[in-house]
Amino acid sequence: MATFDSVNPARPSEVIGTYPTQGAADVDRAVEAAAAAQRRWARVPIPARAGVITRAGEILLAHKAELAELVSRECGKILLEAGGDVQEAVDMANFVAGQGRGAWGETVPSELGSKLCWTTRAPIGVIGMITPWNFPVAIPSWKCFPALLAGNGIVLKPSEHAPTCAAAFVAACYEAGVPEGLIQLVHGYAEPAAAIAVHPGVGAVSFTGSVPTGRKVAAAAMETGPRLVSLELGGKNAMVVRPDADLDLVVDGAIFGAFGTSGQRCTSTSRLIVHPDVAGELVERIAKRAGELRLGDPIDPSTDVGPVINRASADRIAGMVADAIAEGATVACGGNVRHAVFGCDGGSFFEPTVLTGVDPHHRVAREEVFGPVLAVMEIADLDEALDVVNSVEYGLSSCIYSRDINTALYAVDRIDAGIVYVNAPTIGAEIPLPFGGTKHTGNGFREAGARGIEQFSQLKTVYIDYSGRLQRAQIDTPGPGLGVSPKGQAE
Ligand code: UN1
Repeated sequence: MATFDSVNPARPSEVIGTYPTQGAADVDRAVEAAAAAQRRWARVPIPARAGVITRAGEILLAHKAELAELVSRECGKILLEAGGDVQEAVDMANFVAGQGRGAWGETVPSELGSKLCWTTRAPIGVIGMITPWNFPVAIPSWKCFPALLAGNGIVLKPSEHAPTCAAAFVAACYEAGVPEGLIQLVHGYAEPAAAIAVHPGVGAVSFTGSVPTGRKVAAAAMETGPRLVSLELGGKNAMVVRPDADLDLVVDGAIFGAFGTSGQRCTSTSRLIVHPDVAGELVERIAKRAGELRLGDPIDPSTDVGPVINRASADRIAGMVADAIAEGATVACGGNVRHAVFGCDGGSFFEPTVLTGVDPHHRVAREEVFGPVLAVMEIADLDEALDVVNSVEYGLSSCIYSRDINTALYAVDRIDAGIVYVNAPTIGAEIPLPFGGTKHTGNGFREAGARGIEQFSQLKTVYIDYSGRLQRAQIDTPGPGLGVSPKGQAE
């Protein structure tokens, strides 16, 4: 059987795990097994399903340190952020489990007497999930926990860069009491993902990744019948800085937002739209701090910035920086790939990079970089700055720094994005709130939050007539004396 290796991005000769390169036939078997287990799981009371999810959260928390190390070794995240990745899954377990004891629908008064109307949520069946490597525990948890609570089976195809993290997450779910077979892992590249998208036994597909792949998945999923497809795609997240902003706060926020996770979050801050009065000082301070960040082995606690995921990614980022320079931008700091970082043979590290003199039409101002590159644009007028924020095809996360409440709330109102921050960077979304974006960032769904369950369940509307006679909606209506007569006619 063909296999592939998952390697440590800091040191690609270190193999983290070897996995089978699976294809359509493996997806067939996985869907069948998940469907068989799902039929039994759907009969388990929802609070009992929630109990299993609570336990999964406890297990993840108990193993947080070793899981964080695995995330760091397999995906190159610095240890602190790797711990955050695992914690996000723990938070998700707690939040979703709580929903198992909350309201599950709505009750609505009937227009007729002696009749009950309510909504509930039914399982979809088997959900196909295609997940990225950059939140290798958190993102599978965002999808799996609500899907499990809603009574579904799962076929999960994690990124080929994060199979061991996904396997560890799934193992925690089974240890917590998920019935055998309910979560199926399939490994490999595009082939199993494509097979999941078109499989008639898969009732819904949930995808997080790039815009081009997301479009392909959605189009393929529609080929074999209408299907619920939720997409969580890219971002081109902006930080707007007004002249009255607290610049110390802006510097901290920009460093964390742009260079945290080596800029490889879909929420990473990639545009700094700053008022010219403070631009000079701000760029100087950010560039100085960025230059001091320590590139190194992500597992070493003194490292600030780990590698990017692989050489191809580093080359792509370098290409975008080169294009920016060709279009007229200036490198204020960084700009280079480094391969010879102490103790990390062969890893690709991209220096935290600040580009000034960027024009809103430049490629680096419009396309997702997915690397530690901050494009600075100087704009004085607030409306013009907000027009630039909104001028890209994405709408995931953006923020404004200002001490003036009116300015801040005006911006909150005008920014076209799924997530808006005031005086905080574009990363760091919390689990009990909806996560997702507008425009090409997604297709209207939100993950996490109270409505996160929506992509993994279907609404069922229930009417119960206990009058003992035929009552006709829109035709009969109880009159003042409560006798039933045709609508609009005197009793
Ligand atoms: C992602 O980059 O795909 O808000 C998810 C954040 C994290 C999630 C990011 N909680 O940055």
